Amino acid sequence: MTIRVGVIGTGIIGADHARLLGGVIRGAAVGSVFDLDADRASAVASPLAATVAIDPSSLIADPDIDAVLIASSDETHERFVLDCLSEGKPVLCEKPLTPTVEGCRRIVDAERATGRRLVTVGFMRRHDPGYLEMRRALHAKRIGAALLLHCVHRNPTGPPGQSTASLITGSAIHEIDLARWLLDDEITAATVHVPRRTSQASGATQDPLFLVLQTSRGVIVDVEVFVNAGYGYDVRTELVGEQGTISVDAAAPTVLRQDQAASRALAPDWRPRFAEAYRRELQDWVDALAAGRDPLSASGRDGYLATLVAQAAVVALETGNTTKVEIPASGGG
Ligand code: ISE
Repeated sequence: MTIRVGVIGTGIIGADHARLLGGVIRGAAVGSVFDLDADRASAVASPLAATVAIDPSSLIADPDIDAVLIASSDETHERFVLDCLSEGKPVLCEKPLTPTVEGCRRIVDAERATGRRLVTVGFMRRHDPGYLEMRRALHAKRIGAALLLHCVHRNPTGPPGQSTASLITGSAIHEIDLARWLLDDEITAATVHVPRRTSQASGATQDPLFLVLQTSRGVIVDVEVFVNAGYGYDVRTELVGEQGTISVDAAAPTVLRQDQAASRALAPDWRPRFAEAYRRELQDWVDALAAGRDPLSASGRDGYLATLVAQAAVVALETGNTTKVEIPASGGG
């Protein structure tokens, strides 16, 4: 059985997903693609023998398309996910599910009305071998109860004109989901500290930011998000427990020793760093669709709760106050 996927948005990540689905992922094929830039869509579609859809609605409604992957700009996610739900089609939406809490609620409620789990959110770190090992070790009680989670999230350069809030809603949202998934806990409060601004940030973007999140069981999660760090893509996490710590560090295992120095390469961006996580995420999604089971990835509710925390952090940034997060009992509640 082959799952024929329609891909909406063929920018950096959408094009990568399409290539994986069309050539690497077992049991999948790319049936159709759409992008506002028709040339970019054709460049992705041609080698995969996929069609180029004239608009996103016809791609979603196409009876030859079994499932849809959304990798278009964040503010378009809600409309496309809701269209998939109206068609009763499974959808894998890149993070964030939507940048607004209200949009996420509408999605969660619409999915619930279908009576099926159709929405999956692309928080790929849940499939990264290092983070999976960290979670297994914590759950096997190798380091005792979790106390603190230290996170570093650095990119070489942010896009020009990037809003300060998007450092939280587009980047630190990975750590928000990671903390919920790793700790099996909810984040109940957010504070954002604003250090001196780097001269490397464009326009008025405040970069870096330092988030302090608190979970319902009292674990403190700190996140340094620094998107113009310059030197490479550097994502690191250390989980501190009562009897030890576990770290995930992206540095390559290969060490170059030369000129009185030892060095390890860093990835230029997130794609090589998380290549295996993306592959596993897509393979699990396709396998789950074929088997009629739920994917292991984040659900629509996970996407909603990540945005709820991210938006509380944006309020904390804007007001300078600690902002509480009220976790709804179920659904979009
Ligand atoms: C970026 O915004 C992303 O979308 C990637 O998923 C992430 O890994 C990266 O670090 C973010 O800044």
